[in-house]
Amino acid sequence: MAKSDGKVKVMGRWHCPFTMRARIALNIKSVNYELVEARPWDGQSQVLHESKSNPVMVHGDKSICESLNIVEYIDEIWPYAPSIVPSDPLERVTARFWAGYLKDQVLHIYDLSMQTHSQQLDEF
Ligand SMILES: N[C@@H](CCC(=O)N[C@@H](CS)C(=O)NCC(=O)O)C(=O)O
Repeated sequence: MAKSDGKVKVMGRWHCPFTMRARIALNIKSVNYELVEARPWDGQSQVLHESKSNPVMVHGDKSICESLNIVEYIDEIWPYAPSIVPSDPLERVTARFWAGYLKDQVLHIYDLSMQTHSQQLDEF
């Protein structure tokens, strides 16, 4: 069983909504962490490079990828309240549904707005 001790780093981009998921979960649990601004191609982390997406959370000598996995991991490794993932099966699948809905239906709008914003900055 993994233990809660060990330094925590979140490797990702500050504006990435998936990186924010991991950071929000760590903040809910009041876990100290370092945000390492990194992209998969930066070569800073082998797991980040192999997963081809950020965030990756490094906890001691372990690396965890995929934001929802990271949230579940955080909730289990620091099991004290407030809990993040509902223990009730129906509430849990409902939470997963909305997390998936947000990713599939809403986040592409965020991506578009970020692209437009960077294009405007490039043109400026
Ligand atoms: N399913 C992944 C999605 C993560 C994702 O799409 N991250 C974007 C940044 S917001 C990414 O890494 N894109 C590839 C890249 O930046 O090279 C998760 O939940 O962690």
